[in-house]
Amino acid sequence: MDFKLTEEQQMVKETCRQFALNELKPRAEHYDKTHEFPWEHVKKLSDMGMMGVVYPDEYNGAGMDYVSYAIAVEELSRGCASTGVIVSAHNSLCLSPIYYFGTEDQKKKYLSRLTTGEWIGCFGITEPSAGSDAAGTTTTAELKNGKWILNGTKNFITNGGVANVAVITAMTEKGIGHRGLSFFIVEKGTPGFSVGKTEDKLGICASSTTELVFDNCAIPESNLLGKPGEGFKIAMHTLDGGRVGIAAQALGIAQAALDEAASYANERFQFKKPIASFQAIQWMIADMATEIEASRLLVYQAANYLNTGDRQKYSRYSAMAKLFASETSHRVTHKAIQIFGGYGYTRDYPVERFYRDSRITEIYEGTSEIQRLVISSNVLNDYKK
Ligand code: COS
Repeated sequence: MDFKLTEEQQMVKETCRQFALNELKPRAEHYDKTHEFPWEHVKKLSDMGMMGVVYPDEYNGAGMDYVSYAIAVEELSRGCASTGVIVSAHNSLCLSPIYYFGTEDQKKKYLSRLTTGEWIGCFGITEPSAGSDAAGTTTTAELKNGKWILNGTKNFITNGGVANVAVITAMTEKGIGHRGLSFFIVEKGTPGFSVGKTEDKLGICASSTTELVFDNCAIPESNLLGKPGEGFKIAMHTLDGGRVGIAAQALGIAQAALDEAASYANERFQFKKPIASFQAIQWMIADMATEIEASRLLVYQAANYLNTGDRQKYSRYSAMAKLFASETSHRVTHKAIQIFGGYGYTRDYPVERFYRDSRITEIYEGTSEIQRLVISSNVLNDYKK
């Protein structure tokens, strides 16, 4: 077993680390407070190839592997978790289904513009009454005179307010459950497609989270992604891969919290000694560092399974990585505030932001409960006779 990063992975780590330190970290507080979308970051990341990390050169992508992608999201999230999820949702959730299920024409038209960051993408399966129950979609698509007519509302859509392209699910046949679900590509500016309510969130405040509203929105017949009825399969395939991105985001936030807490522990004096000299603090630091390292191994392993394309494996390991890294991030950011004491509870220090930012990683792209469902059904299958 070789734990060494390749030259390319090492290079991505260094580049994203420097970018996060020099550009993201100093501006993260500003974007958290103003809730502005960090366009300046997205533009620079586009130039760095980070808006199309794993997609091939023929579609203008950077052609890197999934471990490099996970490392990039981890390092970016260490500087700014909002920027981390903007990159992750764009790459994993919008570009992936177009790349894996799109026609050549769809890839040329959409993927080639999304990989460069010229266009931003979002992914919509969640609805007011369909979150974990991905097949409970009520948005409909009806084929009339060579156009799909979309009606319904999606909510909690990351990048929703800024996206040029949305990939969404809609029911094309009622009464047959998940088999009636299909996937579509919708362009911004299509009549009947609008952005609804913008969410005012606990954390990742600089990422745009909105409703998408479809009111008799007519899109070309050719904007069906995959075949009619394949929507659920495409959604599951996309989420199985995408969860590695969120796991990497959680890991980056946790690492940022440890960075701050360990430095502070060395500098903060109480009882005439740095608090790092007290065992209570040392034990917290030890647990934080150990859980972060275990998360990192799971995240990189899941990303490595994505490289192999072994579906069974990456479905299980990306769910494990997301579950463990997100819950680790929650525990680590909690402890970071504890180490900072009263100061940690104020907005003068970044650890309260890390705590707020980490919370969503246990919810989006499948709650921790859904990850446990995916993992257990996968594991139990191994023991079926
Ligand atoms: N990959 C491919 N196929 C899958 C799959 C996966 N990961 N998981 C399930 N399927 C298939 C099943 O094999 C089954 O196929 P058949 O009908 O041919 O037998 C079908 O899909 C339905 O499976 P199941 O009955 O298990 O579906 P459920 O509706 O019970 O849901 C879960 C399964 C809960 C795992 C799924 O709905 C899910 O992942 N939900 C979470 C969605 C989510 O992450 N939401 C967050 C919003 S996105 S930010």
